[in-house]
Amino acid sequence: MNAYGAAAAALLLSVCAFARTVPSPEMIDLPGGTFRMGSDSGGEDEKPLREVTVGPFAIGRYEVTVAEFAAFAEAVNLKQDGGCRYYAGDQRLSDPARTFSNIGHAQTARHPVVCVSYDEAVRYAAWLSKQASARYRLPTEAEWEYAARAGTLDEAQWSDPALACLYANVSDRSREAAVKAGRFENNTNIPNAFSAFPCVDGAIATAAVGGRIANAFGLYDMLGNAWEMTSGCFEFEKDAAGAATVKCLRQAARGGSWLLSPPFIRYANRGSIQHDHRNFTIGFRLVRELQ
Ligand SMILES: [Ca+2]
Repeated sequence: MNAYGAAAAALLLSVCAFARTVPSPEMIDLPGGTFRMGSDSGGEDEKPLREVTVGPFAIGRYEVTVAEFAAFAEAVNLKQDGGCRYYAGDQRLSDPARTFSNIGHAQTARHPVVCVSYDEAVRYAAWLSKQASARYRLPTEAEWEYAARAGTLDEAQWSDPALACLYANVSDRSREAAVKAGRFENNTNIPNAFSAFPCVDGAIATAAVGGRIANAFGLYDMLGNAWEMTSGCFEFEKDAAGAATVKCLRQAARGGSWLLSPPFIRYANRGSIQHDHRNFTIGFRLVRELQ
């Protein structure tokens, strides 16, 4: 075997070993392009509607799952001190017993991982990159919104809220019934907290990924299910003069979650999380850079 053959064989062995040992996210290559990002009719932080260009990249077909994150957690012996945040009426509480594997609600290996911090998501991407000899990372906000829109200028995959449950796990009638029966947490800080989409998606918390209709790029759950953390900054700490940015206080998350009602489940809507906080509505999806 010549040097080229030996190198190719080594690469093949490496790829096979990676596929065998690490449950890595399934990725879809996107061509990149120019799209219209944001909204002129949404929140101030969504404005203005503007043209943005992103290069080609690959992105997870699904949100990162419990099984995928668990492989990392086991490999690095991850300790999740500090608990995970959840809601009880107008209270935002942190339960020290909640972790990604114990979010306070039933979940399977195919559910989106939540109760993970931004720091942990970044660490997972770095670990996966090393295993795969590829560069995985969180998407920028522009990459996320380009992938989510998949060419549409609409606010979501549906125009009729009654059809939302075909495309996304949202705050639906089944969750609303559980809340009204006092069997479930609700966040009453959210305007419209007790309203729901007028349909039934069958999930009162997170749902296994890929259970609904994909977008035009073949990506599932870009809206609803778990909020998806991005590398974008939602709020900066400024210097004393209020001019220069010192550091990011809150990372931007996109897509909304199973907890949210109209009008929060939209491509342009933005949420946030502190880098070391965990929340039972917030997970992530990875990008893999293309050579
Ligand atoms: Ca739901």
